[in-house]
Amino acid sequence: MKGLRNSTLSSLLVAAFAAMAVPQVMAGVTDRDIENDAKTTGDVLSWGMGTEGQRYSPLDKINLGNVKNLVPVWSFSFGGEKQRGQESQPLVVNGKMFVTGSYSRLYALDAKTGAKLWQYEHRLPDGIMPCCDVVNRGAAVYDNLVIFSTLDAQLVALDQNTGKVVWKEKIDDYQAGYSNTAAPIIAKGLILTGVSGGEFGIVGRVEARDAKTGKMVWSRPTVEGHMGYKYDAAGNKTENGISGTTNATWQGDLWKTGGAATWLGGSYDAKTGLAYFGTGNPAPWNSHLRPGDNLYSCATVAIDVATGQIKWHFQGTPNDGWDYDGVNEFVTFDMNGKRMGGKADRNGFFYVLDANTGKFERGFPFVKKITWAKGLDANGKPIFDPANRPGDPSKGADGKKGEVVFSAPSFLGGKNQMPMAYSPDTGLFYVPANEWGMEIWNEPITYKKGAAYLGAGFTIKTIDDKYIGALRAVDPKTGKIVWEVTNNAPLWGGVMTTKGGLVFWGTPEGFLKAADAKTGKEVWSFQTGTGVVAPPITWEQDGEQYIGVAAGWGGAVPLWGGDVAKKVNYLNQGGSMWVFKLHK
Ligand SMILES: [Ca+2]
Ligand SMILES: [Ca+2]
Repeated sequence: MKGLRNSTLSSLLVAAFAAMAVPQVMAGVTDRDIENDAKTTGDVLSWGMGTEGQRYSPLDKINLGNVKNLVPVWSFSFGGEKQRGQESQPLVVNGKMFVTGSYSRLYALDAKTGAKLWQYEHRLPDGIMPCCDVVNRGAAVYDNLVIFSTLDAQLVALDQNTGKVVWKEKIDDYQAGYSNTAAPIIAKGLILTGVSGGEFGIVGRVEARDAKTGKMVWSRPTVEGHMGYKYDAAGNKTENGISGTTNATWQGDLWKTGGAATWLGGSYDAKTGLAYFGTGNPAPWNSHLRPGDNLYSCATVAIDVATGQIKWHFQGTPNDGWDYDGVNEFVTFDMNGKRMGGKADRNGFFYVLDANTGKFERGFPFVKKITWAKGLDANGKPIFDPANRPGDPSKGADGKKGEVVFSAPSFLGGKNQMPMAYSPDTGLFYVPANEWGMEIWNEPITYKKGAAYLGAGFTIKTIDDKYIGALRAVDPKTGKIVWEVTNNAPLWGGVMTTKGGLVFWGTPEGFLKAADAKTGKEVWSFQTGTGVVAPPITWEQDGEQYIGVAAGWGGAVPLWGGDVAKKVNYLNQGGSMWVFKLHK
């Protein structure tokens, strides 16, 4: 295996050097390149640094011994008057970096120098409805294309060399509350996307398109009762079976506007042939209107990429009443000779499941305070604390407000959009967690197209004066938190780990930090000048290892964070890409 890896790597490096000498004949990105992405150090081809989402690099040129010599090489400003949150993970292919910015912008940069090659600014209509800031989390690359989704729910494919639009497809109607902020992923020539809009009563789904043409191949709703479809080469659609069984876990008609938005995109494991998409809250938030489990909300659904069928699902929060979107990434890894997946759920529990079958192996809290459930049963189902479910407004004194409860985690989650990392060297997951709670209550609500569809009110509260954020090293075999590094502000960027024995992550206070992967001891930090809410990457070019991260404070916390937002309102916005290497 090792020999095979090395020969694959060296042939790729030879190809890369050949391509650099004659840029116009660069080979396009293939499925094989994407399936090998986690092992090939000369490029970063997918969100997750490999579609499995481990965010682990086999590079060790930057390591515990020399990381103190890490210095900036270049910084690039996203420009414009518009800033807000920069949550993008960049990609690097053939010496070019592709990084998306807020307001549906995409930049092509020389990865070594930061020189701008081209930029694309998607023309956004008035009236877009992103719930949680005008962010974008990154692009996908395939063949000679770089493809990203937009705030008005479109998918745009650009020529990697020129930035010219090659194809553009509408995902759905932004006026009905649909938007798109996730990085698409590629599996077997298909580009897989979800949808955002769970706060507007949209219907969640996963769609697969031919990555070269944008033509639909299949769609799979993530709300029980809705029909999936398959499309032939001419674009004719045929039924591909209803998701679940109509009215089995949703009574009445609310499933028709049932939410379960797949807003964080997915992961894909070539070893299982399955794409794993997390799903958001059932709509509306007021759970008393929709008795039942409300499948497939607040769950992970594993979809067979070849057929567009749901192979299994695992629901973290049945009949959710707290907006515990289960969108968090499902990261596959090897454990005890089996292919498993780990997920740090917004509801505060970390789940370890069989990646082939979804069978529950283990679950445990990765935050210190969980009030909504007393624990998990033998199958991983929550043991609800009925006293901690926000009350039914129809039973309130005036019928307009249910009983207020204090719940933890807050709806912004034990973990939110910021992706974790897994190191096969230490066997640990590195989880960017937050400790906070909320006062939450329910109100009457009816669906209206394009209007917020919550039926709830809330205020986020701190629960510890000393910190909210905590980067935690979590052992999936024992459920133990091995170490933690706390942070005053809530963590909102992602994590990366390397064979160099390092873990990298950013903070809203503006630091990109590195710690010893085994102990959590901080060994390096750099101030980027604005908050970091994006995941770092690393790659190798001309014999040197580079680290990159987008910087720019924003995201859901300043918009929805209640008392916590007031605590962090001194942080300045920005919008730039930073790249580092060892000082020689
Ligand atoms: Ca790679
Ligand atoms: Ca939600």
